[in-house]
Amino acid sequence: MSKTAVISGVTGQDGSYLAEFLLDQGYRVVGMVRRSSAPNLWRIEHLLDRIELRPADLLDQLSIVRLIEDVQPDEFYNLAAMSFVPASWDTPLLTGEFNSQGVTRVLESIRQVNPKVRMYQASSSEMYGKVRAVPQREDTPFHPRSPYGVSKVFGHYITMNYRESYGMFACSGILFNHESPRRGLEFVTRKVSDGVARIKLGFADSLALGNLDARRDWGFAGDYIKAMWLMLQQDSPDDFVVATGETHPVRELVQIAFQHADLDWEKFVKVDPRFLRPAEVDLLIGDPTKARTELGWHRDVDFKGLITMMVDADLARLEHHAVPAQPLA
Ligand code: NAP
Ligand code: F7E
Repeated sequence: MSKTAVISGVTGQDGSYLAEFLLDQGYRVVGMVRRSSAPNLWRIEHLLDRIELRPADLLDQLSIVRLIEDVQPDEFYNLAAMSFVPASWDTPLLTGEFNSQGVTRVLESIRQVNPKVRMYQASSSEMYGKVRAVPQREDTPFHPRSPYGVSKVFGHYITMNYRESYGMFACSGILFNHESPRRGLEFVTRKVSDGVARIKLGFADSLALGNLDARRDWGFAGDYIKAMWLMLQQDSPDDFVVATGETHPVRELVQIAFQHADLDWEKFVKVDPRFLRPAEVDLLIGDPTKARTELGWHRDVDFKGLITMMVDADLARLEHHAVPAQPLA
């Protein structure tokens, strides 16, 4: 009997890679999608004949209950969220509705319909914020620095609470930044790979960025979604850090990306205060020892391999355009 998985956030970066992976494992994959006036299916277009899409919204408990009743999943991967950190200062209440109470709605819907459904919650290294220890582990205290980080702390603890209160198989993956050619254009890795391609192809003559000194632990999304699945295949539920164990400044990411296209980054990159944040997360570096030893998880793509993959993908995408649409700021 093949298993059935629901993925909320299937139209996002991680949802698209996870859907591919679960299909390869023989799963029936059901994607939860919210209604919008224009469909956002570009990341899963190649999967549309193999996955089912069902309407539901993190803001609407009844829609989630109905989805679980209709689909009867074995696993529920809760990837849906407002995931762009700067936008969380613009819409702090809505961010909490999606990323905090949205998680409660998913957990409560599972509890009401079938508490045996295994649930994965997409927690984040942004919860560590102003870090209390280096590197960050599962037991490192949280100190979030944005409404997004705060909202994810709630999602993390409510997942743990439903596990402890009701014995549910609910796990949190504390994932550090993971990227890919499918990353949204507003995140720094993709903004840089897209910017390099535009400059190389003559569509742009500069790239405006914010804080070049911030350090992140960046991995490849295609590697990280395997850890989500592994967590739900264990004998008991638990929380895991998923990271590379390396940290790099934004400046190094920029250097590698421009160098890969034979460009001198210092001639093109401008620092624009519009992209600085009210409170920054200066340094993230995760310790993935627990995921490695207990899940047998490892990453295949290293930092340079990730950045060059993204630059190559944007060059290939844009070279067929006469004049590409402007990227988002
Ligand atoms: P993403 O590309 O921004 O995708 C977010 C997804 O959530 C989209 O499919 C979006 O649907 C959906 N969504 C947003 N609000 C919704 C709502 N009210 N109801 C239903 N669906 C909704 O994010 P990602 O990079 O794949 O990240 C996946 C998850 O991991 C997120 O929870 C994120 O916060 C978390 N996370 C990400 C990282 C990372 O580095 N990527 C690290 C740690 C944690 P639309 O297409 O309709 O907008
Ligand atoms: O910023 C700096 C910026 O927006 C990374 C989300 O997936 O990972 C992501 O959150 C760093 C920050 O990702 C620009 O100040 C410099 O220090 O790519 P980002 P993020 O904020 O780390 C975590 C784990 C998540 O959970 C989130 O959902 O890069 N930076 N200049 C810039 N960042 C952006 N976006 N744009 C710039 O121009």
